[in-house]
Amino acid sequence: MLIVYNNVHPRHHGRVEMFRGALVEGVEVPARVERVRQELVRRGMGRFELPGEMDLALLNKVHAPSFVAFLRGAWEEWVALDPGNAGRDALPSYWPIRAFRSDVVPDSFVARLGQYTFDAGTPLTAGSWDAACEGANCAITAARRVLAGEPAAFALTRPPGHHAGRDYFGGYCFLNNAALAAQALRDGGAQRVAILDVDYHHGNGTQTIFYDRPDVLFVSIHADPRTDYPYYIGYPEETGAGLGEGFNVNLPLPRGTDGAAWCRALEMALQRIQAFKADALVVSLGVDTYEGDPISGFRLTHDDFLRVGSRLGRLAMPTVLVFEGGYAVDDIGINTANVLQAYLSEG
Ligand code: OKS
Ligand code: ZN
Repeated sequence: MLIVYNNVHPRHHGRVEMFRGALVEGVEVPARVERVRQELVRRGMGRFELPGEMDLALLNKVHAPSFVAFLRGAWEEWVALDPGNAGRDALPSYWPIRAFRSDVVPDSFVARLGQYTFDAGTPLTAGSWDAACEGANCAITAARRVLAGEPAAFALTRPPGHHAGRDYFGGYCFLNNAALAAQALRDGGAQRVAILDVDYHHGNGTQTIFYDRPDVLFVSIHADPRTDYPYYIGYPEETGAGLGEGFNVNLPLPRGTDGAAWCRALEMALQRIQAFKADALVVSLGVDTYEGDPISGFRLTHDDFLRVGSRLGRLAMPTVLVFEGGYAVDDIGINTANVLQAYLSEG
């Protein structure tokens, strides 16, 4: 399979994240992507390519230009607050919730930091912009290669993307790689694009970016937000708005869900995608549904990932796969490569 690889991903390496009142070591580490790369090389199943020139116009179409500008300059502003900050990740402490003003843009950097994110678990570091921007570029390049006739392509990148909205980051995500791939497919001539999000967590960013649009169907299988991150969004009654009504599908499942029950939800998701008659598919491929994942609660096995891959391969749709979550580093290569290998074996 064509793998569009982000070779600058290690520039983003958070030192700490806020967890239950403590600053703890993060789980979204560079080894995640390196383990996947190693396993694909070991199996001899990846053609690795680097992305081309970044399309900033597309970035500024999917994301708010003010947000993009903020992210690009955030590290410099953070260090300008205090030279000592160069040795510390930027984490927010203030958020403008509900009754607060949403129409003001304070001068204070920490105030703006809180406007552009929704948690204190997503450290912004010196190289976060470089890594996220090149990752976005990988997803866009993968989409363009598929438009040019490649049957499928995998954007192998971190930080992940599906929690990032039009004007906010969070959940370890800065730029929404899957949304950028979907928009690139649309702009390249695909009339209808479906996004299938199989990460353990709800892809709130992707959902909100396309919420009022009928041309991009978003379908997500994820842990019930009543018990799991991102908690405040991802419920089944969120079905889209305006012209987009009916083009958003959330399929939450309880903690403890095993491969058999998960695959039944996948069948429902695929039924909806096939009824939509999508010209192309984007898969937000998180493997944190794995039974050994340290921060998640589903029970998919190595073999279940083979099943998932072959089921997706049988769709025989032009497909862009984008890497999202998965934190069981010792198994992340096996699980991801299992999906891709089984996908290819159906081709
Ligand atoms: C607190 C937990 C935050 C969960 C972030 C989820 C990241 C992810 N440390 N999204 O798909 O995998
Ligand atoms: Zn996840």
